[in-house]
Amino acid sequence: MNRIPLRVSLACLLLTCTSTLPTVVGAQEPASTAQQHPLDPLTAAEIDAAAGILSAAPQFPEGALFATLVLKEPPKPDVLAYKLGAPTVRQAFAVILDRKRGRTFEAVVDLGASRIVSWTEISGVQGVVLEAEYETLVGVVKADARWQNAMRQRGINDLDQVQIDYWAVGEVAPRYQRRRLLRAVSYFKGGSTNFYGRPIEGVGVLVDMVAEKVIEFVDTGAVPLPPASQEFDEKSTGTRTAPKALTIAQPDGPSFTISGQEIRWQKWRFRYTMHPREGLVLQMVGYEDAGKLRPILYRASISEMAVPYGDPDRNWRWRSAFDVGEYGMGRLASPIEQNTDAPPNATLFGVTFAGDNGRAYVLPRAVGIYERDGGMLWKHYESYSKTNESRRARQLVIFFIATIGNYDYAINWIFHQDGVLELDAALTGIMLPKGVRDKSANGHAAGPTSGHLVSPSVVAPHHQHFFNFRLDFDVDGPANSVTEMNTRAMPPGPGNPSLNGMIMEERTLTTEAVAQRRMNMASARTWTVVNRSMRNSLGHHTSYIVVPGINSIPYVAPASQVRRRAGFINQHFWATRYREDEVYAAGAYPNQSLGGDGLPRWVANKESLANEDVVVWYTMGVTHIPRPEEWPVMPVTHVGFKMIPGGFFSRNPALDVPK
Ligand SMILES: [Cu+2]
Repeated sequence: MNRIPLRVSLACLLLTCTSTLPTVVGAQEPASTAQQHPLDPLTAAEIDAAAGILSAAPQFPEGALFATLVLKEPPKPDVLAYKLGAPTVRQAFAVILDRKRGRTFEAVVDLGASRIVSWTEISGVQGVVLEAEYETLVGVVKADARWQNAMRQRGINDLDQVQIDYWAVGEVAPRYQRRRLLRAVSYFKGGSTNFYGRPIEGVGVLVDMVAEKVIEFVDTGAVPLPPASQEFDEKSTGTRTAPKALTIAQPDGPSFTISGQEIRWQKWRFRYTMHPREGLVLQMVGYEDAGKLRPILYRASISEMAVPYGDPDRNWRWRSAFDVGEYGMGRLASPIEQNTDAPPNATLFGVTFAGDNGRAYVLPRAVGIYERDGGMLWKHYESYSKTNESRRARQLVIFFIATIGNYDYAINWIFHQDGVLELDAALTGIMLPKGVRDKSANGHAAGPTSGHLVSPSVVAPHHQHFFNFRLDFDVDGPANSVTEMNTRAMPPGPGNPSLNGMIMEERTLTTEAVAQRRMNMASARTWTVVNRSMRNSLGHHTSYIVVPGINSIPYVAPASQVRRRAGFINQHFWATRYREDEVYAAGAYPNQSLGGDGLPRWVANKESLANEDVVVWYTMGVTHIPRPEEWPVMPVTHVGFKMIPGGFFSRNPALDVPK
């Protein structure tokens, strides 16, 4: 978790650097031609102004850090009622960490009035792990005599050769819960780029970041370092014969238009923003139909992740990363590389974030948008007349890539011409390695294992990745209901004499309490968000259907701390009534939480979901049983889901796509 985000000064990015990269657009500043919208992210000037107002306030603790400094999104009704050109209310929301006392504050600043609107201490919580804390952690660990001794016992005398990786605490003993904590995991760097290939196994360090002291030190015994052959740059791997050129070119430019944060493409219209915690957020997603813009989603983003590891070892059992709430997926966006991460026709955007010190900086190439070939869109070959009607599909992809320590996650939102919106998460990077004494341990063990040998002396423990997406649907408006569709065989009887009958039963999930559902392959289960006051020309209520893709159920026990903290992984589908402050599936402060916050708490009041502003939360999981073919770097694994129109249109909406 020790990546330091690449930063570029505003001046460089806006004035000189971009001039040589025509497809790289500058910071996430609204283009001068676009009018400001209430959902536009804070500009660099607004970030600096908000940080200035807060740090000048008498209550601002000396040396405090900005764990968060973002636009406070105006209330949803105000945004929906907003008329272009009207003045916008600009407020900033900040989470402030008093490092010296370990206290956390939330503040709201009115930028128009240059004043603090609210300042509240939130007791007993810990915000995201901050970049500024990393240096402190390394200093504390490397100065600890027990750690130094453990390195020497392993034959490591040059401590500069050791790379410290930082981790949120994962599992926390309740007696430590009120302290601000970080864990350190040690790797042997040597001359390697991939230090993850050489874990210094057996050493566990827990640090109190306020006292700046190691409060727990574990050494379960030395394990030999894996050999130094874990590199995967071209020089190390060698290269095969390259395939012949395949040209991706759009000589007439892209088919999408960008105005400020708004993007229009093939009847789709939406806004995007990058949030330091959630990463890419889609806002006000709609589809132009017969001259009208029909709303589908007000806001969609990843709301939380949990990656529990399944190894009960003393130094592994606490490992479970909440990549959104503990680290901030947007903040950890890595710069997209053209031609590899993104095709050559991609447009890349930098985004403006606030640093720990409150100062604005630009994260270059953080968001990418491009069109790609989508295979066949639809076709029929008429065999008698030998006529072919066929259309080629085009897709629009908007994405970012978060690099969180060893793992790289690309979150791709894919717009299709037939009204489908797809989410594709791409998992790559380096599996978390465990050094083992026995070179072949777990490699071909006969019994059950909690990890697989992926390289000599390196085991990758089994683990799961759970993602939760918050999908604030507004299907033809905010008042929606939720249903579940289950298909089954029709019972035998006079109405089903050939036993071929099948029926789909749709039932309304009337309250938050009953809208906690798991997938069911036996009934081909899907869920819909339906507008009961709108019908298509056939009489169907207009709806969007949530179609699951690959998924998993959790194996960490329900009583485990990680499972209590990540209650959102208990179900694949949740629905809640819209609340402005219900944004993160494991609660606003999952770091060091003891559990109980987030979705399970919000649904406990069993609010009605009939004709309400409904928010859907979809959890998808990957059970990762490592393979040698995933070492030293993983080929991309895809996992996703779709939102498809269900009676939203009256016929195939892509009929009008030209040949
Ligand atoms: Cu994995």
